Amino acid sequence: MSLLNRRTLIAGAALPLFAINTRPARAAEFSLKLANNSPATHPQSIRQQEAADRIKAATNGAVEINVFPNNQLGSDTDMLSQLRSGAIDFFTLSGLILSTLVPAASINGIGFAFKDYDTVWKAMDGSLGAHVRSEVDKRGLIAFDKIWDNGFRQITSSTHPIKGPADLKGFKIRVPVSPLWTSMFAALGASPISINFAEVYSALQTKIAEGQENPLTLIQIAKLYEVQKYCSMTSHMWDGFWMLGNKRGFAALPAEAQTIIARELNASALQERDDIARLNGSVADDLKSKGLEFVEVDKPAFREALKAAGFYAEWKKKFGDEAWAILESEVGSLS
Ligand code: X2X
Repeated sequence: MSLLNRRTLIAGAALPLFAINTRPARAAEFSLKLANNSPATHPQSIRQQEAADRIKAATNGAVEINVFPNNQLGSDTDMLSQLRSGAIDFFTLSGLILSTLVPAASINGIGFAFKDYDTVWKAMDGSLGAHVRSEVDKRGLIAFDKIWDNGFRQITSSTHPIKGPADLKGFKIRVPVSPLWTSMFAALGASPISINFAEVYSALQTKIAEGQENPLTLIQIAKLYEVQKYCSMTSHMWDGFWMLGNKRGFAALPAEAQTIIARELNASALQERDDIARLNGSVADDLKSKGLEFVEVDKPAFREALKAAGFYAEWKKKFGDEAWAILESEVGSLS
């Protein structure tokens, strides 16, 4: 049952949720849904299940969160609608895709903004993340404090190696559904096609798209190496998943349950960041052993091409001077 349905049953009631620690666990008072787009074996899914287990234990069984990984409840676009309507209670989504509802949320995806993970976490746990979360709040959703890592994105191809921007000319590259992604790859001369992650493997297999871009961990866990030949380490953007909640539904939970849920989801996010950092150490070798060919890239050339195409100027205008100043205060000058 969704939070919103539940709410009608408990409106105004101050439930003695946790006054029951000495009694046996009972059936859940609140049965909630958490969904994502990543395979069940991705650290994101594993750490979300662990958070759900801890939340259940800490509420003595009163709050049960059922985790639905791997697009089981639909594509990202579908799940975002379900979150808004209250059919899903929690959902992790890339800020860039979230920008279809909250335009400010794609700001961390600006090409080559982050030089390393230290800069990412300082910004996303600091002023840049706070800016995005306050914009999310205006749209009937909440974003929990700690964003989950997706990673620095790398380009893969089944047709030819991508070494510099010239190799992207007319390249049919799948990008997630987000204006920033389309704009960036169009600025680099490619032919971007917006496709939800749920359909990426088959789009690559059937050659609807020649290539795609994703962090190495996801390329490995979603087995995209089976349908791609080359990998170019462009690290052209950093992408993370905001843990989103339906605001009305969350507010209808007892305050103590809210505190426990937020605490455990944030704790799992930090553990997931560590998992990805650990995997980053070994995943390239694993992908090589599976036949993916790594390609040397001229990274500065991509950034220069974006600059020359007016990409930074265009997005500075779209985000506005104030947001752009926050971004640059975290990552340094971009123009
Ligand atoms: O759709 C993708 O490529 C993915 C899985 O990286 C995101 O969620 C943005």
